[in-house]
Amino acid sequence: MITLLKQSESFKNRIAIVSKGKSFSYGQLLKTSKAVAANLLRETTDLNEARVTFLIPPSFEYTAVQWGIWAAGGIAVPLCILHPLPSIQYVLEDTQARIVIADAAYYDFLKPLEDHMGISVITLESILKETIVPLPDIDSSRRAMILYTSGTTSKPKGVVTTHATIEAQITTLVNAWEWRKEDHILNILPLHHVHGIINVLSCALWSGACCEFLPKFDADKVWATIASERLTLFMAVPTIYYKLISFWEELPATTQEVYSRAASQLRLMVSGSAALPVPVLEKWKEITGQTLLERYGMTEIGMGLSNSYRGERRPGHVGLPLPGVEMRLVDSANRPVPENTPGEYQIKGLSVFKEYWQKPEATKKAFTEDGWFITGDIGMLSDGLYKILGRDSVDIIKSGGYKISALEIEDVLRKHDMVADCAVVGLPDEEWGEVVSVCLIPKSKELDVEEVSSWLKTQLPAYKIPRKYMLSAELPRNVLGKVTKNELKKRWPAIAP
Ligand code: MLC
Ligand code: AMP
Repeated sequence: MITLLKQSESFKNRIAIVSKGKSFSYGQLLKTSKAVAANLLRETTDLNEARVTFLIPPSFEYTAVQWGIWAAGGIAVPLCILHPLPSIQYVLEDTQARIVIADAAYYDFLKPLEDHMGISVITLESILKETIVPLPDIDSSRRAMILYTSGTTSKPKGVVTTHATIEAQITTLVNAWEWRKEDHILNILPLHHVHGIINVLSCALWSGACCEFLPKFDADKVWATIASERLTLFMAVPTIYYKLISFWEELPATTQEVYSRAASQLRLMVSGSAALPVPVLEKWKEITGQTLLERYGMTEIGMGLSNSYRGERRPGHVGLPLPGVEMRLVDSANRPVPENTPGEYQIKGLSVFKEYWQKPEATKKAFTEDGWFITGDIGMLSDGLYKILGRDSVDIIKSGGYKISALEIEDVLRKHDMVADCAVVGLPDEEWGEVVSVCLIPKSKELDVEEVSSWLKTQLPAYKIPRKYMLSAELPRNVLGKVTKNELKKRWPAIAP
């Protein structure tokens, strides 16, 4: 049995999960995940790394299915509940999954794919049915999960981690942030990315702690949960702290006082997935007394750098390498750079991913010859702590903590009848970090931005839809004909639809 599941045997009577108002013990979680595994193993004794996709909102059932796939020897591929059908279909095709386990709410949505792709849509109800079979032994070097991440290519790539990788990603955080079984964390993050899956859910379950779910972020409900004083930990992206501050500012003074006092009781509040603006850190400290711990991570590496749990948390910095993480900052010839000099982060360690799913060329390109993973993030060592300065590619946008490829959106937009060409950029934004923005070159004078935007929503999830539009007769280009996106950003007049 894999370690995460095996060690939960010793917490059997503790509460593992609070979901939809109900509490579930580790004993129930183990029993239900073994039933999922048994149902998956009806025709075989080991899934042998078959990809099993699942479309289930954050919940007890999500967790039992993820553990069940692992216990049966499969590769867990969580699907995003916000994705329209074409994005889901892409992941199903790319992983060559034969089945998708679906919450009842998504059954009709996925049904067309059964006929179209020959994939089996399995209901949660049937996969949770009680049954027992002997479970296979799973070596920790086997592939465990594929998470899709956008990069400098148009389509997202599947990041493959093994059980050993996941264990390394969990244990470095459990040690650095001193997780314990008495901890209680609220998860409001999507569960198809490492932040929610590893930092919140898996660290809690590794430690014998409790993970409580809200199905999606809701500032009112988050503050009410903080006010209940049952949480010891909270982790979120900067946009969420921004939204919590905005909500708090509108409250009556007496409620503000109650909420602020309750928030000051948590032992740790963490921010990551995007740069934490110093004014947000300062405002959060002013209203809660908490200095947010900022850390840096990536789907391919788990978490790499972190400010200190017990020592200094310096605003605008991401701290030092986590235990077990080797990190270097290099110039374009892979030579280490001195302090106060910008360089690119490269990472080594057990928490680094195995490969991009069935993309050997992309995997090879992602590592130096001596095995360092090339992050594409630029940073600097400044007075003993690291900071992030940006990315080496303008084609990667971070909005609300989601990584978005400008190229993917451009490729979809170019399929629209009214669009001759386009260029997508991320414009700085206080709330979202960056907002997706597009300059469209119309095919004819009649380009209707509203229509293009509505059509795009059928193709891409809401967080990838441009919020700012500009129409132009041409795009700025360099002598080689390449669009100069930094130049385009400067031209922006901001005409929203
Ligand atoms: C949504 N909206 C946006 C938007 N996303 N507007 C601009 N930019 C965006 N990116 C709009 C919607 O269209 C809607 O508009 C309104 O905001 C509310 O939408 P919503 O879907 O209800 O938003 P909300 O739930 O408030 O979402 C905000 C959020 C979400 C911050 C909770 O973006 C989120 O869950 N982000 C976390 C992503 C994450 O987990 N990243 C980690 C990746 S791993 P209208 O007009 O319809 O009201 C990683 C590694 C690491 O990065 O280091 O951790
Ligand atoms: P993802 O591919 O979604 O896992 O996103 C990873 C990217 O998020 C990193 O490569 C960074 O660009 C960014 N990121 C994560 N944490 C931070 C942080 N604390 N500050 C700035 N950028 C961050």
